[in-house]
Amino acid sequence: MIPANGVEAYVGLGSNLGQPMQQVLSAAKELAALEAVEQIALSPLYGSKPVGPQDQPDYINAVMRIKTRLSPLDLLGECQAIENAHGRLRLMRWGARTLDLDVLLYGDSRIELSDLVVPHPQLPNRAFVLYPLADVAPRDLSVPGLGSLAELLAACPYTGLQRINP
Ligand code: A4P
Ligand code: MG
Repeated sequence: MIPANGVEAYVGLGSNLGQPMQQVLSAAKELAALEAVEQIALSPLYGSKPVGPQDQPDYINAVMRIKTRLSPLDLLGECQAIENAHGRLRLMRWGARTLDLDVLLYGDSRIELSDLVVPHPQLPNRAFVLYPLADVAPRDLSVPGLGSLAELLAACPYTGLQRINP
């Protein structure tokens, strides 16, 4: 059961095509505007080199802390609907993906479904997720199954991140 006042969750936003800053900021607005989502905080934007294939532009990333009455799968569905809306625009204009929304954390839940794994499996490995997460999370946040956010930060250097706005 989802408590009447909702569950705290964190969504990672990323883009590297089609005016990435605008993509991330408009996706953040769209997420916050959902009826069952209340934005608690949006991190600053961060620029970084692509992790994975290098033959793609640099990324802009951010993390939003929300309170939501959506179930984890419904939150994923809403994220994918926003991705798709941006994707349609992107497919016509740029021919490539412009927006990635990942459900990073959902309360203290551990979820392993075929369509949804929470905490997001790549979370501990990615500075572009951990540092913006730390900007919006309580100091003592613990990541279910993985330890404290402080420990994860200590194991993941800040290298290569560029904080874009305060
Ligand atoms: N899925 C499972 N768990 C989750 C979850 N917690 N949140 C499933 C969201 N989706 C989840 O995702 C593929 C499938 O994952 C979904 O259908 C969902 O059911 P996708 O976003 O369609 O595909 P993808 O982008 O290829 O996968 P993914 O894992 O999101 O990609 P990555 O690994 O995030 O790679 N470098 C920098 N600097 N910054 C970036 O943001 N992003 C990527 C994208 C690569 N390098 C990057 C960045
Ligand atoms: Mg994704």
